[in-house]
Amino acid sequence: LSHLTLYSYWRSSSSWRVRWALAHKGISYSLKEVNLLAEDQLAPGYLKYSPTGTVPCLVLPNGNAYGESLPILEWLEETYPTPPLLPQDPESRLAVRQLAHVIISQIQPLQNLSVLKKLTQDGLASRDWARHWIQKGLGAFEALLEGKNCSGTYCFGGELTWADLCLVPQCYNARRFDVDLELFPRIRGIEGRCLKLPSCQSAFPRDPKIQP
Ligand SMILES: N[C@@H](CCC(=O)N[C@@H](CS)C(=O)NCC(=O)O)C(=O)O
Repeated sequence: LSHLTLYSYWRSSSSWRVRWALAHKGISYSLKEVNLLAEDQLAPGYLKYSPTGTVPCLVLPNGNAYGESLPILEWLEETYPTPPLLPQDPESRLAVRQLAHVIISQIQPLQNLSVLKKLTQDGLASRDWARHWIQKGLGAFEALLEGKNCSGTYCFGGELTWADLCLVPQCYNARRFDVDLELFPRIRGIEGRCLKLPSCQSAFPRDPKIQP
């Protein structure tokens, strides 16, 4: 395969999942920054790639563009299977997908920028709303880690998986909304170990306006 292009926003948790998967698998790609605060995601040129007006969006070497981080992670897994980000057996994969979906489906959509903007427009306390849903969702995530006793170095045993790729960016958002992560010792431990990984560090949010 030749070149991939990723449309991403530096502080977008969904984009971070994909940047991290690309880094873990050692795949080179071009990064295009979509500034969500400047509403670049709503520009007609970008909506042609991503009609939902969201990042991430991956453009394949054949020019076709696809959004939604989890299907993108699936495609990367199918196209570049090593090193893997999913365990081998079906039940273990089910457990990892469940963890990933708690974040992808039950937390992130409720604290997404456009949702919070609409709440604010309607006169509601959007930060309280976001904090509530993040804390509730991470509480369930912590209980899942504990109940199935599946957590180890990472969310599912000793290997990095999609569950970690979803969890760590969500922890970053949790802090932005003042969620107390001390409530979740398993999550905190996994986050700390993930943040030491070079692949995680290379995908970590960095404001492109600030030179390193
Ligand atoms: N389910 C989508 C969510 C994508 C999404 O909500 N992206 C956010 C950034 S993390 C976004 O582009 N928000 C733009 C907006 O709300 O206007 C995925 O997993 O890719």
